[in-house]
Order: sequence, then structure tokens, then C-alpha cells
Amino acid sequence: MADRTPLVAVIMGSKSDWDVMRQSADVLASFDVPHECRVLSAHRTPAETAEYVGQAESRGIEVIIAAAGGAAHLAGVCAAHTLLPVLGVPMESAALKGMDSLLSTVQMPAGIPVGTLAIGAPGARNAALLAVAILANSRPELRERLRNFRAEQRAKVLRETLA
Ligand code: RP5
Repeated sequence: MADRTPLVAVIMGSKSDWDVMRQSADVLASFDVPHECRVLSAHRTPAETAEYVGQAESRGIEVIIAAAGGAAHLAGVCAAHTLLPVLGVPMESAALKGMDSLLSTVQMPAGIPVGTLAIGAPGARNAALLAVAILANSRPELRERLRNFRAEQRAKVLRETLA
């Protein structure tokens, strides 16, 4: 895309989430979608999180991907501060293997939605693909790239041979 103003914000509660969440960034980069990645925590940096999310729409951001683990309130807190679509990615946690993160992210009371993806890497990749699909609704060239991605994925599966 010619305009490099970030369209997607990928935020995560800790730098320890980056190993997984870089996969969201990689997918967005593979579709040439301008994005930015930030560490912001619902618990450790509540004021900065609210400020960042509150200003996101006016800066041109159209989708927010929010990842957190444990008592994972980040996506819900983000959704409370913006009208932009928020996609939540539960991080796998040491204590409960991400079940805590999943429930904290997915169980939003009615009124403030978070679109919750799978725990960990599949969720990170799918959040980016869903962000691409949202952006593609009004961007035909992006829709074409998404169509090509699906076709390549399909062809790859059909090429698989079992020894
Ligand atoms: C959450 O707590 C983060 O999203 C991370 O998944 C988890 C652990 O964070 P660290 O203690 O590794 O910084 O806020």
C-alpha cells in the first residue's frame, strides 16, 4: 500500500508475548498492511493503554489486535475505549495453559464486544487474517490478496503426500 499510515495496531500486555504476537505482525506484513506493534498493559500501564486506544481511530487505525495472558483484560479494556473492532488473542499461560486467558478475553458482558481468537500462535495468525478481511471489505486489492492466499493454501494442502 502506498500510504504507510498504520491501519492495524497490534498491542500486547508484555514483551514476553512478542514471540507469539510477532506472527500477527508477520501475517500483516505478508499482506503489505501497514501496522504498528506496542506493549501496553491493562494492569501495569492502564492510563497509557486508555490514551493510546482512545486516540487510535483519529490516527487512522481501523482494527486493534490485543493479546494478553493470565487475567487477560487487555482486549476488553481496549474495546471499552474505542468504537474500532477489537480482536483478542489469549496468550498461553504457565499456570493454566491459556484457559485463564481465553475465558478472561472471550467472556465479555453484552454491550462491549471483543472478537476472540484461539489461544496462542493460531490465534495470533488468525487475528491478523481477520483484520485483513475487515480491511478488505473496502479495499479490492487487499481482497484479491486474501483470495490468492486462500487459493495457495488450498493448493498446498492438496499437494501434500504421505510417505
Ligand atoms: C500479561 O501477563 C501479559 O500479556 C503476559 O501474557 C502475562 C505475563 O507477563 P510477564 O509477567 O511475562 O511480563 O499481562
